[in-house]
Amino acid sequence: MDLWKITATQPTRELASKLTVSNGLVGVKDLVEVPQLQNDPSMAAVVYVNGFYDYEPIQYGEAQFGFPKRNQTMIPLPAPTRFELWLDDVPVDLEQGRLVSQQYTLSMANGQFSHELVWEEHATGRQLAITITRLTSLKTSALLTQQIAVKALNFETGHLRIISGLHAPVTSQSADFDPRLAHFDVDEILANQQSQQLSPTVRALTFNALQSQQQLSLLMSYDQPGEWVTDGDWTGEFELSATPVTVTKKIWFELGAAELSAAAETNLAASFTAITQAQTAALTEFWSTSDIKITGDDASQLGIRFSQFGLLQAVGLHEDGRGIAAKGLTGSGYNGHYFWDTEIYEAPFFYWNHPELAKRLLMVRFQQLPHAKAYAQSLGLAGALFPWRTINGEEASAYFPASTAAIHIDADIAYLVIRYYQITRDAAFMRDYGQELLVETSRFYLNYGNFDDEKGFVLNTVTGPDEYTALVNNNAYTNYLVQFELRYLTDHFSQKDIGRFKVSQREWTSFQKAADQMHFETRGDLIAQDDSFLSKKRLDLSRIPKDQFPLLTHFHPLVLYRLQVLKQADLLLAMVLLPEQFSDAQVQTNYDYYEPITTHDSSLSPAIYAIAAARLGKHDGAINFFKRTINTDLANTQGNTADGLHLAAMGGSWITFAWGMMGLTVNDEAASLHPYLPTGWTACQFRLRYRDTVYTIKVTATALTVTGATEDEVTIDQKKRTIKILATR
Ligand code: IFM
Repeated sequence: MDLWKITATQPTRELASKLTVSNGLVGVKDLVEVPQLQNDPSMAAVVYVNGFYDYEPIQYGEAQFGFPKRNQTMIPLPAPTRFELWLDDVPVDLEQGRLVSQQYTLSMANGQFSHELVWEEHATGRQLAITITRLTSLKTSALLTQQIAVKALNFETGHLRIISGLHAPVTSQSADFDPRLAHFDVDEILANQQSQQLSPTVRALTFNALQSQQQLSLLMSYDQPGEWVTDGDWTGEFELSATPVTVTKKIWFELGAAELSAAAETNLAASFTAITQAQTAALTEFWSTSDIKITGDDASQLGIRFSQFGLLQAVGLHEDGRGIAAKGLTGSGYNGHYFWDTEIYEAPFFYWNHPELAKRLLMVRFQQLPHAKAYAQSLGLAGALFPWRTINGEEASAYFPASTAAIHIDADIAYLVIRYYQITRDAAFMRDYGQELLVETSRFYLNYGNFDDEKGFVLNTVTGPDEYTALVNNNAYTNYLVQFELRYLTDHFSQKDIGRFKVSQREWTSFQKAADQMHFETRGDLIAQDDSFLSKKRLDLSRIPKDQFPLLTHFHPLVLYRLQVLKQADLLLAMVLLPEQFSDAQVQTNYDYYEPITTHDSSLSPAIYAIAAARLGKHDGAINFFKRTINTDLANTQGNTADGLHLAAMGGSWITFAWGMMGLTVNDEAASLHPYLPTGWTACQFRLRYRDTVYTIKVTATALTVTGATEDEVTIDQKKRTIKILATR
């Protein structure tokens, strides 16, 4: 098994998600480049552009004051990756011939998708070998490249016509169709060659998203002489010989007017070799600081690599900062919305390996701060409330109990600010952006909550991470994360430091007081998920028939909200995020209480229980939850990989490895590790970037080693199997 590749021979909708190439801006999902050679009309070929969305009004049965007015929906566009072939005027299709073989490959080493097919003509037995290779450039976000190579296998000469263009628009025939997505101007895909100063080899197509009034242009060029036809199709005529006919198509994506910028011009003129070499170089560099090597367990090795690659593909290695949608750019599930998944599940891989990418994600939130302030204001509150799901910074959910009420989103963003700062000590970021994010979100909490005479500081009527419980008082996860944020802010910055955000001494002291008096409902070591949770009826999951999971598809929310049952880790997540605040005994008690009533109906759940299990020495449980997480899409365990990959589970795989098996934690003074090898693993090696130094950590059954450090920074206790890297920079 090549542990750098995902390969398959049968096109399926799940496979299309798994083999999507994307780079944070553009995602291409297409296993059917030559539509004439496939017979499943549900196989859509789409391209997603992060930030290109429809903006239709939300139709409420019973609208109330302050409800979001418009939805945002990432638009699946017809992919510009279609080919049609003719051999001596015979269409290369399934009527005139048959597919002898085909193989799909996604290489995580060079970032290229390839599709190799052999077609045989019924009448003559002539065989053509067709190879399609494509990549979305990781360094140059706007660039998509696709090459087709066609070779005569068992005959000498022939005439080949290659037609290339857009796939048919995503229609109700195709699986990715959503009737709400019909709002872009398919009929008006304009060939606006004349109106632009484009070079003769370049053509532009423009999509207009009517409701968001966005315009997306595709500038396209080919490296072979050919003829353009008006709707964007291109035709090339070739004579087959011993060497394959190759045609490379390059597409440049431009949000806004189609103008041939210098960058577009240079990139559209680049050769396929130069583009693929640049991609391989970018990945070689990426893996040199991120690769995890697991010896003894190939499935874990492939799974963790696929997860890391998926995370990389969701952001790219360029400077074009956009958010990470729940499915990245691999499917239209969750409408292309950004969630808290980014800060809590996906960002850790980046802040420990590529902090500049974690910063880029934070900058996306910072740029949306004005919307978050307006949103808080719409609730009559000061500060900023970030939306639960969004593309453009506005709330896009119509169901407030499971969205607006999930106010922990602010503390999740603050958590990322703090961890990013602890790991990088990027003082300029903290001064210019981080402090404002911390202040405005803390201010919101101070206003949302209140001081209760008996309980202290309370945050009532909120929804925590567990979506089978909503609108409760004092969700413990929320309160722990808010307390962490308020403490960090007031411990590290004086009123003077943050006074420029109009923080008075009184407000600063209230931040401190709210943190100190934060309310938690406890019974000994058992911490209640919220004030009323323990008084609810406990659901015995073993009595629910298997076909009734996920429960949300069989039970009204009001049934679930009244029961002790979890969709996903909630309190345990706070324990995983803030490990120093909880004793092993507390983790044990709460793991034993909550795990049996957690359905893991959300793919965000198993990773968290894996990390808690690893801390408790429940190594079998940890590896089982880890495998479940890495297999979320590789084995389609949630049954909906066709709608796109589960990016949070991909992030969950990395944190399970790093925080769980490797016992990685961090605070202001140091990064610490307490690694163990799960059954079957004989060794592992990985890298971390901490305070601008890359450390290589090697774990075997008998020894721990750290390289890339000076001796006074690192302390290793081989007996206790601990590593401490002091923050000296
Ligand atoms: O953000 C998550 C949520 O926690 C569970 N449902 C899916 C969302 C998107 O991944």
